[in-house]
Amino acid sequence: SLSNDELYMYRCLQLATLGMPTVAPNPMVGAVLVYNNSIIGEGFHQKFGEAHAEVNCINSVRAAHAHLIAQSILYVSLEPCAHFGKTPPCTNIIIAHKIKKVIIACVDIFSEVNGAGIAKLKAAGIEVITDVLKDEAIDLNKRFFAFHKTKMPYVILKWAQTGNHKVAGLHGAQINITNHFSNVLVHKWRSEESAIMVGKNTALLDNPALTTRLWKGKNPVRIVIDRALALPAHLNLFDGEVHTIVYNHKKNSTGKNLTYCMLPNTPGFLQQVLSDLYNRGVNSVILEGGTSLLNAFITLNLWNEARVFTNTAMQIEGIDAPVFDGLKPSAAHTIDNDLLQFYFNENM
Ligand code: AOF
Ligand code: ZN
Repeated sequence: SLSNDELYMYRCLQLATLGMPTVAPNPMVGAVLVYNNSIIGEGFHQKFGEAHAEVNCINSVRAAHAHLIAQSILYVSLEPCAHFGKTPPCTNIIIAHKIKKVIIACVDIFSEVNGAGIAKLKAAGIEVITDVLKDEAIDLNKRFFAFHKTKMPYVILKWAQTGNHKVAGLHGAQINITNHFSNVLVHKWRSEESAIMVGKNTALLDNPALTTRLWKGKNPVRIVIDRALALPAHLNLFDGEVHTIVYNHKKNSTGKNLTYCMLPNTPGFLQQVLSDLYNRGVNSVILEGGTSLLNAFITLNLWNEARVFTNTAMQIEGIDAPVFDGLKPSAAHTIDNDLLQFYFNENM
């Protein structure tokens, strides 16, 4: 069974997820204030650049309860910040309200914080408890942690394969492999990431829009790797509906919703693409094909997670799916007749 601390921390994590569509590349953070085993305030980080969870939590306390704040425990899913960023440090607000005990899930690895928040609270005489639901909190913000640790976005590989491990027909002909429920889930996933990427062949052969039309949610930035600028302008990717970045070796330009970014033709090209995305504040990318680009990311060990659909009943001739050398899926689900497997890269 859960301890009280875990129960309140789960509430923080629950609140944190409400910020999912709008806080990136900031972390999702939730906070609750508990007086004598009753929640008197709740808050979460709602939007990039705006108030942090702790501030929204303290501000949510009713005027009639304001005098209880100093006797309450503050639970927060991430170490309170100690820096002047877009808002003043949360530690200052916690100290100013004379809160005496703060319970934290995990340390904020952002270089401006990274333990300084905890140190500041302790220096002010506040009792600080850490690591309550630490693993859950780190998992919730896996994109944020990978972004700061690797200085690259969190990379999710996604593909759909037939029972005999093909992703497309002969000569790359597009084939519908997954069922409608899987397709809806993929659109939900797209809405959860900052960017979505495909290679040149997929852009040409499938002419994907890469939008979230089957799900109510935001569209991720579209990214296409088109080294020699060979793609024709009539493709859906260039319809101007969603911001699109074209990584290439030929030109730089910035238009409305269409950016061309030139990077040198060197073996480190894909690393440079990810570094450039980091510099643009893109903290996650879902890579949806094709096989050669997926395999390149696998070979270079530039991925964090993979989500693989298999229509086990389907057998076709065609293009081989990417492969993981000996890696086992860590979870498997069925979505009607589709098998969905998750892989995690432990070496990132
Ligand atoms: C907190 N509580 O709710 C969040 C924190 O640009 P700023 O000023 O908004 O600062 C962003 C950084 O602050 C972000 O990188 C992360 O380290 C921390 N986010 N901290 O105490 C919050 N969202
Ligand atoms: Zn803060």
